[in-house]
Amino acid sequence: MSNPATTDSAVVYDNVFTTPLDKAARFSFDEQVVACFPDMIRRSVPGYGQMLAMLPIFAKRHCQAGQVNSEGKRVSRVYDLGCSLGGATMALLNEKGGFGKEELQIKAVDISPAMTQKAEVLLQENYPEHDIEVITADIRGFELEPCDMVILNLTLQFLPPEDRTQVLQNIYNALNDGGILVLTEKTHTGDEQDDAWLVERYYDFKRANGYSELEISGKRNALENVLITDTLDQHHQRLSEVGFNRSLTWFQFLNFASMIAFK
Ligand code: GEK
Repeated sequence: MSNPATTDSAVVYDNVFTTPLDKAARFSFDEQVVACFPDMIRRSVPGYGQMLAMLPIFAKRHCQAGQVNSEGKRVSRVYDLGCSLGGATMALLNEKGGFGKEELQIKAVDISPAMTQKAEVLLQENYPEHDIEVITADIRGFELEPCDMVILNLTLQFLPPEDRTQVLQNIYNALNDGGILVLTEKTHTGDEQDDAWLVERYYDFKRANGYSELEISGKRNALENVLITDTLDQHHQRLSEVGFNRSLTWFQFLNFASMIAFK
């Protein structure tokens, strides 16, 4: 089954930046973005589909049914933090993972009510019998229950840098021994020449996916000071600081990378 959060059957084309915007307009996850989000993320994030496709495979290896649900059954609790429309949650439930209906308890959290309202509808339509809770909350200061897996897919990058360590600390503390964090981010290398090349090829990628110069520059301006990237070294260093004794980069596509950290 295709992922309804990432492949809209009636595709709503992303035309958020087709008209010149006020230079000061900041990017926000509002109704306009929600409406075209599956198209936007697919055409804007290199490797998005491949990264999601590995989530059930990782979950199958590392989720150890560390919790007991309200019916007394052992389940693996998974958090999808910054879930948007639930793309990662739905990827976990696809056939690659081979999880039974009652094996996972998923808590999908996002700060944008427009996102969580639509995620709730999509998840209810597609997975009515699964144990999935959609929560509208800021992941900073959000209390996590003990869990086996946490997914932070393209979300940490939207938090102010000074808040990132505390969020990761809370995740580390909540994970059961043997649990994993999958952290996917837009990154930079810190080398001026390499970064210039990566960013230019990223814009080529967007052009190849149908975005115009106006759309590319409009989004770049709107994301300034909203999406702040770190280097892979900074990420691994932070993961180590909060207690993860092992983390590695398992996927990289231009300036996007996904890491896995093991507790
Ligand atoms: C996917 N993971 O499809 N607390 C909670 N949510 C937040 C916060 C916060 N403080 N700040 C931003 N968000 C998804 C894609 S999108 C990535 C994630 C992108 C949310 C925000 O509302 C948005 O839904 C999400 O983080 C980032 O696998 O659009 O590039």
